[in-house]
Order: sequence, then structure tokens, then C-alpha cells
Amino acid sequence: MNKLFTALKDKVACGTRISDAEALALFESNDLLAIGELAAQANRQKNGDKVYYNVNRHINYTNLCVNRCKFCAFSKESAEPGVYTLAVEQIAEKAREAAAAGATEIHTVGGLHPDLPFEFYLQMLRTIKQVDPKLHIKAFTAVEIDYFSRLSGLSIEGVIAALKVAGLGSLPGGGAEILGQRVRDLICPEKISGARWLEVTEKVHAAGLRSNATMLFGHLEAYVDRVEHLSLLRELQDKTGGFQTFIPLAFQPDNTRVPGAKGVGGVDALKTLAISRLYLDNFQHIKAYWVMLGLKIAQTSLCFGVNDLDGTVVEEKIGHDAGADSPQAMGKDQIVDLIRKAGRVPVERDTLYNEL
Ligand code: V47
Ligand code: SF4
Repeated sequence: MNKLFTALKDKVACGTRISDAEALALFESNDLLAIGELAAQANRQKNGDKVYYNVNRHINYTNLCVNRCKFCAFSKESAEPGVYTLAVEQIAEKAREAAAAGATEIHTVGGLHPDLPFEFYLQMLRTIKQVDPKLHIKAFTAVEIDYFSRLSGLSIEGVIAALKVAGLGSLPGGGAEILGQRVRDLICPEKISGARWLEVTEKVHAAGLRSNATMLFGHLEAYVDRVEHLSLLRELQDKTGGFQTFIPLAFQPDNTRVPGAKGVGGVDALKTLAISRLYLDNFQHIKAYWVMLGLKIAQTSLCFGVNDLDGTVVEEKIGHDAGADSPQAMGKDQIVDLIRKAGRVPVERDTLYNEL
């Protein structure tokens, strides 16, 4: 075993933080099994044999978006075929179906719609809560919170306070992409900067809401951009402790406008999940989002430091519009079976990781 892995083995055993240089060396290493063994050990120390999942339902209220990120095959312009915006009653119907199917969470995000007023989003939250007050609403990325602030003239704090009163429970981790500006200028030049994403997220945590963090990988970024991204998240987590889960999202290239884009291979996906577990020592959970990874890699990642498989999802659009070949939904029994067949203990959780 070379010097890097000997040093990291000691660090993992003592719970000592790994450096940016070590994370970069791991990305450059081809010893996937050694990286995975370390990550599995780090995860075992934190989470034992448990693997979490939840019963949830995604609702994407509109695909009309003024940003038009180059990696996004979901968003449309106003006159394009396939553009849609759901009415609040249609959203309520989906929430009713979800509640009837035993969902504990509604995960709802959408495009930055040019015309909908801020009141639409408040009404949407209130309506879902009226359908079933027990449903936890995980909604809106930091990108949308920033947009609502510009739309309403309210401060970020004012937007968060109004959404909370209307029923917002927590935030998903989208919009982070790669936080470094060099890459953002290439893949999402219209989107808020990485610095702004971090600033809004800090305010979300200060308001007492938990959120997740994602990283979109496998497009035009270099390993050094991934390490910088992880470093910015680890730093903010040291400050706020408000992140629950880290979710590396494997880029799906179909119908996108990223030049030369290819899909993410299994080795890169597993390596990235494992290094995330090792580097983000202040994150309790690392999630394999099976929609973007496919079921086989998602299951295999349970041997590479992952302890969360997300949920039943039901109606996924963002990954599937970009060619994801995973199913659109999973039954609770299927998720439990995937986890058991990996020799681990499935645990249904709510959005805030209370065991159900
Ligand atoms: O921010 C867009 C990504 C995100 C593509 O917090 C793409 O629990 C791959 O954030 N290929 C939204 N990814 C999804 C998201 C999420 C998903 C599941 C769980 C949670 C959570 C959060 O999807 C966007 C963007 O980074 N995305 N296009 C694409 N072509
Ligand atoms: Fe709009 Fe989000 Fe798609 Fe970017 S990723 S184009 S902000 S919907």
C-alpha cells in the first residue's frame, strides 16, 4: 500500500480531517477499491450498517426558466413545445396521491418562471399543507430563494420567513453545480454565483432550516474544481452545521448544450461518492441519488461510503429529460430489497432523518 493510503488509513481511524491535496491525490488515483475501503470504514464509524431511504414524491411545478443552464435538458423557453406550468390545484392533486401512497415528503423545485408572482409559491406551500399537514415540504433551491427575493423586493431573510410561515420545512441541495466561477461561466452563465449560493444557504441555516448540498459532476470540471467545491461546503458546514446530506449528481448529457459532453462512468461515480465521504467529515449523510447513477451503481455505492438512497421519487423529470435510463419511480419494497441484498439494514426516515 502506498504512502497516501497508509496515511489516510490512520486519519480515518482517528477521525482526522483529510487535506485538499490528499483529496486531489485520491481523485488522481486509480485504486478504486482502496478508496472505497477507506470510505466504507469512515461511514461504518459514523452510521454503522444502516442505510436510509424515504417515501417521497417529486413535483416540478414549471419547466419554464429564464436561466437556461447549458447542462439542463428540463428547462424550456416560453414558446417551446413541451413547456408547462402546473396550476395549484394540479399540485394539490399530486400531493393527495402522494399522501395516499404513504409519502412523508414532497420535494418540489422548478424553473425560474418569468411571470408567476411570489404569492404563487406561498399558495402552493399552503395548499400542500392543507392536503396533509404531516407532509414535510422540501422545496426551492438557494437559486430560487435568490430569485424570489428579486421578484418580491423582500430581503433573503424576508423571503425565507414568508416561506416558513406558509409551510416550508427544509431545502433540497440543487443549484450548487460546481461552485467555482470558471466552470459556472461555461455551464450556467446566467445562474447566481457560487459565492451567492453559499451566502443564501448560510441565511437559510441561520433561519433554522436544514438543507442539502449537491455537486453536479462529469461535465467540463477538473478534479481540482471538485475539490474546491467540497472545500467550500466543508467550510460552510463548520460555520453553520445546517447541511444534512451531500449528494453528488452524475451529469446526464442527452439534449443538453454542454460541448463534448459524455456520461459519467461507474468508476468515476463510485470514486466521487467515496471521496465525498472521506473529505466531508462534518456531513453525517452521503446520498446516492439512484435516478442519476442507475440502480446498480447506487446499490454498489453502499460499499463505497454511502448511507442514503434517497426515496421513491415517483415522477422524475430533470434527469430523464437528459437521458437518465433509471426507472422514473421506485417502490419502497424495491429500495428495501436493494439495501438488504447489499448486506445492509434498511431504515425508513423522514426528511430530517428521524427513523420511522
Ligand atoms: O440543481 C440538472 C441537476 C439538480 C442535470 O436535496 C442535472 O435531496 C444531471 O438538486 N444531469 C436538481 N443533473 C436535483 C437536485 C436533487 C435531486 C435529488 C435529491 C435532492 C436533495 C436534490 O439537478 C440541479 C442540477 O444540479 N441537473 N440537469 C443533468 N443533465
Ligand atoms: Fe433553470 Fe434550474 Fe434548469 Fe438552470 S438547472 S435551467 S436554473 S431549471
